[in-house]
Amino acid sequence: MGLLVNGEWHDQWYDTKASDGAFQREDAQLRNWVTANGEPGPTGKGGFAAESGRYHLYVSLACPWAHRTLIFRKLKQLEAHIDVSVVSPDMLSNGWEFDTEHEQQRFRSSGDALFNSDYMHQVYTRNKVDYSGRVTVPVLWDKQQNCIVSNESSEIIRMFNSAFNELTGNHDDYYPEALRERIDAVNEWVYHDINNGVYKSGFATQADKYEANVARVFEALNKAETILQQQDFLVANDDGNAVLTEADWRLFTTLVRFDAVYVGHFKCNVRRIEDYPALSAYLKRLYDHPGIAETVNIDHIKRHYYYSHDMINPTRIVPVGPELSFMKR
Ligand SMILES: N[C@@H](CCC(=O)N[C@@H](CS)C(=O)NCC(=O)O)C(=O)O
Repeated sequence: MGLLVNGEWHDQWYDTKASDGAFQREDAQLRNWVTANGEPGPTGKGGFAAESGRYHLYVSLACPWAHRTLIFRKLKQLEAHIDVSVVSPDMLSNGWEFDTEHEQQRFRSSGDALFNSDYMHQVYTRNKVDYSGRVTVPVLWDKQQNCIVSNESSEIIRMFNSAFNELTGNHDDYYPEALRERIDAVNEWVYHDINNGVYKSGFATQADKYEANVARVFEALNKAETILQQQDFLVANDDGNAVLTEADWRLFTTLVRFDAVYVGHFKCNVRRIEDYPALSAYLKRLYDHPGIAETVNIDHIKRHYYYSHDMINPTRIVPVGPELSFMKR
């Protein structure tokens, strides 16, 4: 684990000293948008038109943020148009790596299909030789201009949601105009208290920060449980009918990892998702949505967290369980 400083890799863990033991996530720096015709998006520069075969997606199957982008690639039938490289689940002293020869086949990376890099940080310096910052996934790469379009998952899923519609003929909309305010409002607490809340709990290095964040995680899960007792999805339209939106997929990638990883490794152990009837049924419903189960790789998920974060789990022993009922047919 580390970061780039002026294009040089430095192996160092998150600095929580300056913030009294609290984990603070850095904002993503590369924020251009693919749009239908190449006009600029809400941030960054233009020139990234939606074209088949032009863009490449770098992901980790372990990472909840990258997982969102894989889900949208699947839902929006983009697989034939955007190819993917998968990093290794182990993120060690060189950060994300492409180990295609791991002794256990299930833990092998696909390799970097574009540049045959050894490490993800080489993809970042290919985009900018003197890049400074963390080397995160997902990354959307433009093969035509040879640069990174974006390393922000919440924006990549919005591009996938609409920019390629003419190409795919798929007009399903997970961020419909009429529901945007409601979706944004749900995203706000789900992001801070659940998606990032589990990280703020698990990466805290002082007990008070850990305890405060865990309390927020469970308040937010209780809130989601209450909503899902009344309706099938988080957001409802004016007629009171629940609609499957981006907000659900953003919660899903944390729920899928929760009992396997966050309960133990990040000590978010007040309750399991299994203990929440409505959240469990919801998790199962989303997991069973066509195409979604294939985007979930529990081996990479467990291996990544328990093996890579050796200051939390120095023995690197990966737990055998738990049995996950949402995965049972
Ligand atoms: N804001 C980014 C966050 C992505 C992110 O933090 N990914 C994690 C993997 S789960 C990562 O690559 N971490 C490496 C690091 O922080 O050095 C997004 O949502 O795309």
